[in-house]
Amino acid sequence: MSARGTETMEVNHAELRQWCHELPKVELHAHLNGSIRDSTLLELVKHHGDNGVLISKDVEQMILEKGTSLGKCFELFAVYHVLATDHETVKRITKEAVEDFAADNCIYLELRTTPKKNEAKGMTKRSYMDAVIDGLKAVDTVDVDLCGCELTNKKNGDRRRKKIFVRLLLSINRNEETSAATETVNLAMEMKDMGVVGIDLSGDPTVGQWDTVLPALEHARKLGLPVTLHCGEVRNSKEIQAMLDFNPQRLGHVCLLAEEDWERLKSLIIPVEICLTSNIMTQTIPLIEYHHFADLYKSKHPLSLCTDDTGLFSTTLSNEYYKAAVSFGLGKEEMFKLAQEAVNFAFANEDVKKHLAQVYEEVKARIL
Ligand code: 6MZ
Repeated sequence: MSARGTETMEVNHAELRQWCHELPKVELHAHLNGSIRDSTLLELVKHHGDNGVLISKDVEQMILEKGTSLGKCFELFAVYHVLATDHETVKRITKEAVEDFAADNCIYLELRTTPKKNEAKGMTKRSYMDAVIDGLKAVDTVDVDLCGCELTNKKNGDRRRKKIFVRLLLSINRNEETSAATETVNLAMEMKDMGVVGIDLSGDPTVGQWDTVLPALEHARKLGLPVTLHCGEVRNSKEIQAMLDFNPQRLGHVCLLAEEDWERLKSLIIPVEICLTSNIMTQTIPLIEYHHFADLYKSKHPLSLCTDDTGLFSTTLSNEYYKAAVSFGLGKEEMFKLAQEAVNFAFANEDVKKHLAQVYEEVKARIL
């Protein structure tokens, strides 16, 4: 290939990346602790290392290998929870995560997190969530809409300032007991007027029993809280079938489904949160060419591109769109439609969806 040819390709890729950045995007699957900035993480490691809570060198090595297998992810999450589970740090990582998504032109962020107890820090599940809300209030690079009201004042009345809608999902960790999972569902209900819009089931897919969390998920359904489940990150037919039987509002990942479960997913038309980088980095899917995005997209199955853990996988939502474009040959109109349609699968109310739909209408002529 001539030097000129190489140059042209590079320019096109740079232009495509820029376009993906400018595209207004909707994020439906982002874990708070998975979205911690590297710089913040290293600062926290140093602080806790200096205080003798952990051995900095070991953690730094784990961070170097971060995200390279599902097992390593969950080892690291255990460390993140030691580093980040105090009120001030929860507030800080929430503020930073929202600012990072907004800087990436994300207009709607459904941020999920597992409410945690930390007796040593006087933390309850509720006070953990209060710290998350404090983090949202502390955002100052962008206006934040939480539960229909703006949390940040427009600087100097600047009406052109960026705005991001943030809604929260409370995650149940798969290793929780039924009572702890139910407590999380009740907390979500208690915080419905504070931007909480649903429940997620996540955590290490090799631990925990579906039957243990099912009563809490059924309780959520009775209370009218939408549910999304991490599904098929490991091969577990029985559990995958039980999840399809539950028929949640959305499913995350759906990587390792047997043929009949795959057909069932399609016939149930359950919207899927696709996390390309996450699935490749954790080696859940061996190569992006084999990713089930292609089949779901071709079948016009409802789906949305998501990051999962921006920090852990060193990605952004723009990068996920860029990856989809280069790996599956999507054009700009197709990517625009993908982003626009993700609005339909958000757990936010119709007013928010109308507002988001309007943003896409307004930006369409300029961006396409
Ligand atoms: C399953 C995941 C996950 O809740 O502490 N989490 N669960 N599969 C994944 N794919 C790699 N990525 C993140 O955020 C971190 C928690 O989210 C879940 C895990 O339970 C992890 O501990 P929060 O804010």
